[in-house]
Amino acid sequence: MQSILVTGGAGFIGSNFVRYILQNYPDLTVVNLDKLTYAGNLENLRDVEDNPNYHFVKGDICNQELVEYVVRKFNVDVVVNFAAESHVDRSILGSEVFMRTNVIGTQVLLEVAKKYEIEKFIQISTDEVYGSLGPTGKFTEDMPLSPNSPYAASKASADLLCRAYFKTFGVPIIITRCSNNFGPYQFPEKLIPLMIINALNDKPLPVYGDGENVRDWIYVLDHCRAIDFVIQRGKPGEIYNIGASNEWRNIDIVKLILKKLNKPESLIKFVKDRPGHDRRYAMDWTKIKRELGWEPIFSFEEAITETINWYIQNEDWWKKVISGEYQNYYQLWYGERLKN
Ligand code: NAD
Ligand code: TDX
Repeated sequence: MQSILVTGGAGFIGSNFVRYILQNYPDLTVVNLDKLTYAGNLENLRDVEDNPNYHFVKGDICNQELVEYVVRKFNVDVVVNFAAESHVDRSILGSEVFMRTNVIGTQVLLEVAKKYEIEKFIQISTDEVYGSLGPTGKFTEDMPLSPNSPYAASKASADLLCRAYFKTFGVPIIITRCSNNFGPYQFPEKLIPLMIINALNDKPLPVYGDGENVRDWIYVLDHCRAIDFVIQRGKPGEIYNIGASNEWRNIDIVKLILKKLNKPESLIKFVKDRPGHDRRYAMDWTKIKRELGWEPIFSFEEAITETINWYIQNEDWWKKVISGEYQNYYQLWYGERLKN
């Protein structure tokens, strides 16, 4: 591997991954292709922008001409596709852009990977493609896809396209499906940063439904390390689940955040549920451990404390992020929910 194309590298996981790769592979060229949607933020990569191995290209993964140009110009041999519309609630408000970026965008990248005989194409997928679990059991790679939100359906479609390009054309795709990430630079529409920031501002913390939905949380750098293992050792055509066996009920995560910030539980407000809200996610990640030797190394307790501290120390970052467009979204989604 000499030159890696990271799409969506200005977002939460992508920016953590770009930084991780630059730190760990000093000889590698890293190209970040990002459209800079509301979720893309070059501030996330300020500390690496002068690194001579790092190149940023502003653009859309749906633009095949541009993607081909980038692949040729930088002699790209590995593609990691993070670029996506990533928020379930926004996909409920409007799903078209999810289909465009998550489905058509992936198809364009696959076409280019086929044409330029890319050595490895990593599709960053998600646990949500499996749907929802009951109180027991875990998602395994061979389970049927059963997406419940437009977002999850768009990600599942992309997974199927990847599979088809492997079977039909031999494009060396690998799909990773990770559980819920948390860590620095996460956009505050997602549960953990939203709750931290609202608590810091003494604003209500909107918990959907009864708060008993369960998510399986992993620190973003464990996810980045897992992707690294998949690039180095993963087998084309395979799917690898990534997780940390760290299940939490939403209400307990919210209470933990309040406790760590020394804020009262009276800030919690139970609000109207998310339609189609998946009850529980839990990952079986024995395959990646057994076949590639990866396992998570960060302690949840330390990582969540560091993440909370990061938001306390980076008020400038999130104050900018929550001004402008975010306010419109917040009003549209939470306005009615938070009334009375
Ligand atoms: P994010 O929303 O923070 O970042 C997405 C990035 O993609 C942004 O920088 C955005 O500008 C860019 N982008 C969007 N449309 C684009 C387009 N058409 N062309 C080029 N760039 C575009 O998302 P995230 O949370 O970092 O998630 C990254 C990937 O990981 C997504 O594919 C998501 O489905 C997957 N994933 C996320 C989680 C999680 O918990 N956040 C868990 C599992 C998988
Ligand atoms: O205000 C809120 N109140 C609330 O109760 C928000 C934003 C969320 N929730 C609940 C919904 C979920 O049960 O918290 C849980 C986590 O919600 P999100 O942070 O929106 O994540 P989720 O819907 O689980 O999806 C995430 O994990 C899989 C990412 O956003 C996806 O990109 C990823 O694919």
